[in-house]
Amino acid sequence: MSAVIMDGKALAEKVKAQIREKASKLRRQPGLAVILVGDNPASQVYVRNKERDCAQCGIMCYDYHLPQDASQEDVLDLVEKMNNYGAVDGILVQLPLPEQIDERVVLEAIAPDKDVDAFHPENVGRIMQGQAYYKPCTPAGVMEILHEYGIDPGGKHCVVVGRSNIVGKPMAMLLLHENATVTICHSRTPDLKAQCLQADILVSAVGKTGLITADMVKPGAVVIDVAMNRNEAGKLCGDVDFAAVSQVASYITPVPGGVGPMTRAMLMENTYKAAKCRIPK
Ligand code: L34
Repeated sequence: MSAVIMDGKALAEKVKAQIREKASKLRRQPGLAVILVGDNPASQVYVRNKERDCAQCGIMCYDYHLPQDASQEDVLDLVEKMNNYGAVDGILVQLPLPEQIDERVVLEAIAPDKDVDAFHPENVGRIMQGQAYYKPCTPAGVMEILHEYGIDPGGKHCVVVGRSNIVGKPMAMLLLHENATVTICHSRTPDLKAQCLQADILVSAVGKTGLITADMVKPGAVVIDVAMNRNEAGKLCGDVDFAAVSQVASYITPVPGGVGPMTRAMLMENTYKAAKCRIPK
């Protein structure tokens, strides 16, 4: 049997159309500041996509590009300016940052009410407590995909592979809040295969092509691939051996066209929410 392929791209289009509709009812356009530091080619592609999403949603995009050798002061100054800029509702500092810049310091400088990535400790704390105003974009996108396909994590065993602050940890929290039993695996987990075989819902967010093979997936499991890797041929791929695993799983997300577009749609949703809070009725 072959798994249902969960179409994150189509769902993202639907979500963005809804945001456009909601945003058009506000008294001014929502504004998103996107700060890119340096010339990482992948980041440039991602930022361009975000600009396109903004245009589609009726969100004003304020683009800032700082050079590769920008200092931490330069970045902090710009963040501070955006914190105080009335037309900007949300601020996104594209990661990764060049090595001379301390990511933590920069993320903590973003005003929590403009932190549409939900990376600030204040927002992370709210996520832990199940009180998030902004949900982190990638995990929130995964939850939307599950809901769209009628998959309820409640009572299921979810295995999250990867423990990053951006995906793995918050992903586990959102699943937990929907009553899943959650296991988080990482590079020091002794028997990854045995853990993965327990999963009713398997989420991989590691960044290692071919990590999840068909023998690691329980027949009928739901498989979500969050990774964004390039294989030897330079082709975009995830952690999951898609061809083989889709013969075992019941549902699976592709890369590209799965979680990525939904991550971006959730950024638009958070920007709308930020604007709604800040714009008088
Ligand atoms: N601050 N930095 C901040 N927030 C984020 O949430 C991100 N990330 C990661 C990189 N740095 C960040 C993203 O948005 C990765 N990421 C991301 C999101 C979406 C897509 C890729 C990366 C995406 O849309 N992927 C498309 C293919 C794009 C392509 O052709 O390269 C897809 O269909 O999966």
